[in-house]
Amino acid sequence: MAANKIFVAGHRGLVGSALVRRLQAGGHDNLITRTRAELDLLDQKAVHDFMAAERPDYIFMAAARVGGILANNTRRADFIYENIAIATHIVHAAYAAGLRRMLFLGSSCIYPRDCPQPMREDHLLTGPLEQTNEPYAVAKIAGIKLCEAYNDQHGTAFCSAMPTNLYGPNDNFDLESSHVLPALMRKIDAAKKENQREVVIWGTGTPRREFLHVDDLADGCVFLMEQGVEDGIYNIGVGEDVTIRELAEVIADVVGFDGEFVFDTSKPDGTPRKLLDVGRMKKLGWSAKTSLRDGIAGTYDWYRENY
Ligand code: GFB
Repeated sequence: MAANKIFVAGHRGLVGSALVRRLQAGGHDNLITRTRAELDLLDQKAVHDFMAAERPDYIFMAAARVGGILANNTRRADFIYENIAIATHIVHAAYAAGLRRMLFLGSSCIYPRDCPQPMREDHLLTGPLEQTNEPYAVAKIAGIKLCEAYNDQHGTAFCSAMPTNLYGPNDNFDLESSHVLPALMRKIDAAKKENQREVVIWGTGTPRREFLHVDDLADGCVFLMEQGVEDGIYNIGVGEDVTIRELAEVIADVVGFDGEFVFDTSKPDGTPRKLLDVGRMKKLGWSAKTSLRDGIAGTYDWYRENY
């Protein structure tokens, strides 16, 4: 189902920028975007005025305060406050302006820490969350529940996508606040250039994570829009995971680094394993296409051109 006017909230971020690329490639050229300076999503009135004036036919809710394990764990108030505020402002403003369709972007950290693997959509709220990102996860769960509640009470068609750990162009490569993949890419690249023999990896290297190229995520999200999906939660992942050590080895291979890894166990591991069950998207006819190695190679090219 085509939508005419599409608002991509958070279009400068990793996910939002991939959505813009994918939508434009697919012939959706009536996109609405706003920088933070133009529209502060923490300002409720500004969001309501914007929705009432622009009246988009479809909203991709990809705006969020995001970060890796350390940022999540240390800026806990920012992560819960900003993400709840942005979600409530956008969902309520969309409803109040009489808009019907939205895809809310969540995260695989909404599932319980000790969830059975792979994690299905119906595992939501079946156990305690991982402590390092509980504030972010609670905010994202609130977003999902907002969508469900507005659908139930007001007949909106707000659905939610739960991506696994993402990477790709426009990622954050700051060593303090980034996710593991860009952090290791930067550290390993620097070690190679400076002829260092060692790269420090946080934690034990044993946690397992699933990594999805952000272009695959964007493709899955646009697929959900075009299918006319109107409610529910959809896991979007690749269905395979690797240990953090294995991830570092793939990156080292792409970069051409043959030194050693040392593990800083004063840093947290986070959740032991986070692998999505992607059966629901598969049933609809969608699956991810990019292999981890190809995705990392492409992202490394982007990194070298931009840093
Ligand atoms: O990607 P990451 O920060 O987030 O870390 P999570 C994944 C794993 O990589 C953890 C290890 O076990 C880290 O200890 N790691 C090793 C590193 N070296 C590094 C490094 O240099 N930097 C980073 N950042 N990690 C986040 C959540 O969890 O994932 C968010 O906090 C969100 O809420 C996001 O869900 C997708 O996978 O642990």
